[in-house]
Amino acid sequence: MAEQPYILTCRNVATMDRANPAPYGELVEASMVIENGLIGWVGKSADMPPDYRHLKSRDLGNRLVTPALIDCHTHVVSGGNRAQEFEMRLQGASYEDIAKAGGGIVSTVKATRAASEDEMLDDALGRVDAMIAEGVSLIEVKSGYGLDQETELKMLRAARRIAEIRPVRVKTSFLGAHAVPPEYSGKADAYIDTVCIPALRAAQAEGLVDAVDGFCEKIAFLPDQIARVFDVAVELGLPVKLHAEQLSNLGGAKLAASYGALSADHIEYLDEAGVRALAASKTAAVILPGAYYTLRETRMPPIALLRNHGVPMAVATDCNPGSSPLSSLLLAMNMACTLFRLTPEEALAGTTRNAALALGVSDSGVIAAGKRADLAIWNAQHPAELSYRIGFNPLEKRIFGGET
Ligand code: DI6
Ligand code: FE
Repeated sequence: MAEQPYILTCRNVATMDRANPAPYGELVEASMVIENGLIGWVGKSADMPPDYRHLKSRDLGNRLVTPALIDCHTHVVSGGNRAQEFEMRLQGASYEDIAKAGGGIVSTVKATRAASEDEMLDDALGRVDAMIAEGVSLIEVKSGYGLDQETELKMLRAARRIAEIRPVRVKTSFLGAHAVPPEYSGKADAYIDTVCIPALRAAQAEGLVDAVDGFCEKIAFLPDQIARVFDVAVELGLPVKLHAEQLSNLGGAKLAASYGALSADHIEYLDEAGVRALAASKTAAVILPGAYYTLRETRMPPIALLRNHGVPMAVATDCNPGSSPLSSLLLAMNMACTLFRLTPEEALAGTTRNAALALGVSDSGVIAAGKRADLAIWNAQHPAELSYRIGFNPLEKRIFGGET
């Protein structure tokens, strides 16, 4: 942040700011003034106020600038991996069969409990670096593979440390209500009351929690159990979000909306009443095509309904060792377009402006005066190119808090 104020000029800036009426909020032949890590001014170069004209200027030529990307739903911190389950699934076992046989989330819980904080951090950094290399500047990281107080806190500490050693911001979500651990099998209520809620209080006391999440599903927790956790979140002043309607419809999105949730995530089985509830509470819908793809799900999230009701749609990797071993947010954007028929503009809004909404973050996600100077500079001319290519990374460089 110590850098002197400077100007970036560029052929195309996709600001993603709704104040600019062009598609993608695009400005052509544009300039940005970067000062104190923030965007001081952005607009057409010809309109730049004279006060700024003396500043040192860097020309990015024919490149494209967008807000740096935001991955608003990840489980990037976890122990071990589940490549063997991948093989089992290819031989015909379903995700639910594997979970019932003691695999699935519970096998990652074992590996996560066994790993040290340093080991977990190290393992996560490989995936985090892949995200940064694609222009990501803010990553949400969930707990939820500890399912005991010690390990839930260990995961969250590792998540916080990512932002200390890498040029990236991290938002944490406490996901103690992710699965019932084996030692509480058949006793989900007791787990919620004696482990999950006390762990949430302890994590919050240590400043480790930015939001509270849950997995609302028959194989995880029912709405009244999630509600008990959310009541504590409200008491602690923490926002909530929910894995809702991923495998069935238990009314999770409605429940989340009734708590003013930041987001409802997955939502393949969401119905119109659920969409209306999200619209009324201004809750974002987080679309996770990596999980849909990996699980070979056939039920698509109700994209047209979400669009028609004006629900902001975000797109994320869901990076996790089981249902979405995906660390490429660009590929998630491509999948959102090809599998779910989002437009490339919606996909980019989903990893910038709307991803910020899904995290309750107001200082980034668009290029506008006063926002953080977190930018991605691409070797591309049109923003649709970001969603269009598969397995190609056009990032030239990323600017993080004004620093190149
Ligand atoms: N939904 C998911 O897709 C992940 N968690 C969740 O609640 C799956 C996590 C895993 O299989 O390890
Ligand atoms: Fe998830």
